[in-house]
Amino acid sequence: MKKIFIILAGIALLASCKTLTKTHIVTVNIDESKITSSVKPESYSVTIKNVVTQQEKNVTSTKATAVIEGVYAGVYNVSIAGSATEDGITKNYSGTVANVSVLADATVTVAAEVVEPALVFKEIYYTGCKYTAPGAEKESNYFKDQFYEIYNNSDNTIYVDGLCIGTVYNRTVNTSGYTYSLPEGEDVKDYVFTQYVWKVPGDGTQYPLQPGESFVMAQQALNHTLDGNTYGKSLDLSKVEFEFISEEIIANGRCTDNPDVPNMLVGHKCGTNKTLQWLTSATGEYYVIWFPEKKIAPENEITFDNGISTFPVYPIKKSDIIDAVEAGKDEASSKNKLYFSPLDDGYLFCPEGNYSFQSIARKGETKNGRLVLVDTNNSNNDFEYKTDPQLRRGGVGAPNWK
Ligand SMILES: [Ca+2]
Ligand SMILES: [Ca+2]
Repeated sequence: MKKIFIILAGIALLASCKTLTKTHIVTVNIDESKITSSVKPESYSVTIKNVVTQQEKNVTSTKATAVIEGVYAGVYNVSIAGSATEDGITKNYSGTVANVSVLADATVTVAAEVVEPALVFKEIYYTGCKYTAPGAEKESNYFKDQFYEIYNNSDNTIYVDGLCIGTVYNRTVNTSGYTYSLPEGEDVKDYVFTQYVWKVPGDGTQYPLQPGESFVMAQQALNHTLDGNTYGKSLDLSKVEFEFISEEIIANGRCTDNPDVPNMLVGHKCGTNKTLQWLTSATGEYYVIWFPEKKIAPENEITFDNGISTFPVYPIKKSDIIDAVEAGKDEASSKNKLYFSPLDDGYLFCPEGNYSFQSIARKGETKNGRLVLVDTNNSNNDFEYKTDPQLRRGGVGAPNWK
């Protein structure tokens, strides 16, 4: 009798071993209903990770379906990641379903969600400086050295191709009593307005910004530390990533096109005044970066009427804005603050004012080996002014685009 029991127990053990070593097929269906653009990812990277052993398998989906073979019984997290490019802008998508129990062949549905691109203004140098040109008796104001640094504050690669930058047109602020020729059904409260849209060039896959890297756009990518009639004595910007140079700016001859630094593209320009350079106010402005949901096109320009005059303006949908920073002249001017939540609840200024060679820089701290910048959408909280404007403060990485 004892013998029979041992044999039966042995058979049971073998059977259970067989159950443990048997593998299953997990089919992953990706729900793309939250992707609003017409272009969807060609494929996704699909990962299944055992929550106990941390072992994982990774496959590439065919369109929105992936089949993962050889999965042992257990509890898994299933995640997906993909990207798609439309009109020169790449969007990332991801999704996760946690604690999926696999006891037999199984099917899991994971929803693809848009990954918001966590790009932030890292440092803005708008004040310009004082400069005495060789042979000149008096100091003059210098402002060709303005720059805007943008940082990837996330754990994902972000393609910055097609990223737009502009300043909010301050005449458009007090919306009550003003008229905006927005399309029927659009609410003026959902928009801010600019007169100049600059755009990062690229086809959507040319300018990947890795986590912890920044890129810099300068008014003019020159070495402004050199003596000369047109150079100041401030910063070497000759190796930044982009400069605000257009055909029109080259034609009027005031600025020098550095052939080694790619030029930003003019996404749109309102009005017919000649652009001598992209000079933003040396007492600060309201800066925004955004990926336009609707392609930048001349026909989207509208007219703003303040009861006295009309102005052409270009609408920027607030929901497209990734980061916004309001800087102004001084404490007293903060009463005229332009916009509040969710863009920027704060108001910042450089105490020495225009031509003081001061900048505003975002605060941050190093976590897990990477600088993480503060972004509470309140510039008073998130930024501090600096008396030594500099590129890539804190030793952050530069992209390898050249
Ligand atoms: Ca250039
Ligand atoms: Ca922000």
